[in-house]
Amino acid sequence: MSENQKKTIFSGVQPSGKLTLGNYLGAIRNFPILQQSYHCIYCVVDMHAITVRQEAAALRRATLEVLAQYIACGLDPEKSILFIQSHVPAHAELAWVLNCFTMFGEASRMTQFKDKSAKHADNINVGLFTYPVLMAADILLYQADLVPVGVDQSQHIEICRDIAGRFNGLYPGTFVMPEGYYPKAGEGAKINSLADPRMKMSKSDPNPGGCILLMDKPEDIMRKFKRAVTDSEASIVMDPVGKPGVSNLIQIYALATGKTIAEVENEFAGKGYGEFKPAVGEAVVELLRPIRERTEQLLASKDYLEQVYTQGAQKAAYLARKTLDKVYRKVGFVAR
Ligand code: AQP
Repeated sequence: MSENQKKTIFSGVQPSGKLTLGNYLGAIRNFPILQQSYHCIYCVVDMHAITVRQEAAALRRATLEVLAQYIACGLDPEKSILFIQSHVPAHAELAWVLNCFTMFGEASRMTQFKDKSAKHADNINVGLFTYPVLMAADILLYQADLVPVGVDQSQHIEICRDIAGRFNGLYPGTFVMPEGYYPKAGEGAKINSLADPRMKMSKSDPNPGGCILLMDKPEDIMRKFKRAVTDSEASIVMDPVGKPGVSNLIQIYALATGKTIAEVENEFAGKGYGEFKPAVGEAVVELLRPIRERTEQLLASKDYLEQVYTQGAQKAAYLARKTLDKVYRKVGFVAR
């Protein structure tokens, strides 16, 4: 495929804490695969992260850690644009314009806003409310065709498409209409908490036992899997409604080993949870070991990371400016 036939991919991850196995299996794992056949732009979305209160030094550390983890998971800064959202002011600038094309009612319907407002009742800020508008700006600035995300983000992709459609209706040909690019069910679309398997595994989960972090030590991973909530039946079969805990573990094991769900069920037919849970733990330890070791090396090379995010921001800013200039012209702003 020639360079200009390639479609564009955009995605981002919030440095709102330590990345989880859910972030990896649901999204980041797919990023390097896509960089072969698409123009890929991957961002560390620090501006999104401050919709929930962050400690400044921790946010700075987490931002560099996510960047290092992108590279450790296989992203190549020579092939993909890797940058930090706050380094490209066009994100905030386009978000303002798009705020004026987003209806209060549609933003009010976002389940993430409702969930996060319930979790952070002392800080229901306007940024939390307009989070999907900033996300729409992130995507539309780069005229992205595809957005690889976990299914928890599907509602935000839909509102982005609604905003783009409304804007294009008034000013034809402004934005490429993006589509979500989701893992299939059972292939990482949604990884659940080990402590409460009906809930999504989230990096801001206050219960550390529910979450496997990419930087967890092997002994912590093993302990968390051994304590994972299952059921009293002791049968290792996929049944997401009746057996959410076991089904979550089957999915994780299948993804970590490259086996199908049926192969996993066969492998553990007649065996108990006492054998299954440590096997899942060991598979995840081996999956994450190279990522953790490479991340640690990269975090020790601050100059290299700085070079990656500086060059990434230059390339991203060039592309973003082209779209922003077009939008400013269309809405009637006088050119600078
Ligand atoms: N449990 C999950 N299963 C599958 N995919 C997931 N993602 C997150 N959790 C899971 C996907 O990871 C990408 C990055 O997510 P994000 O950091 O932008 O925001 P998020 O979805 O809000 O992730 P968290 O971990 O739940 O963060 P907090 O706790 O800060 O809200 C996205 O593509 C997401 O779909």
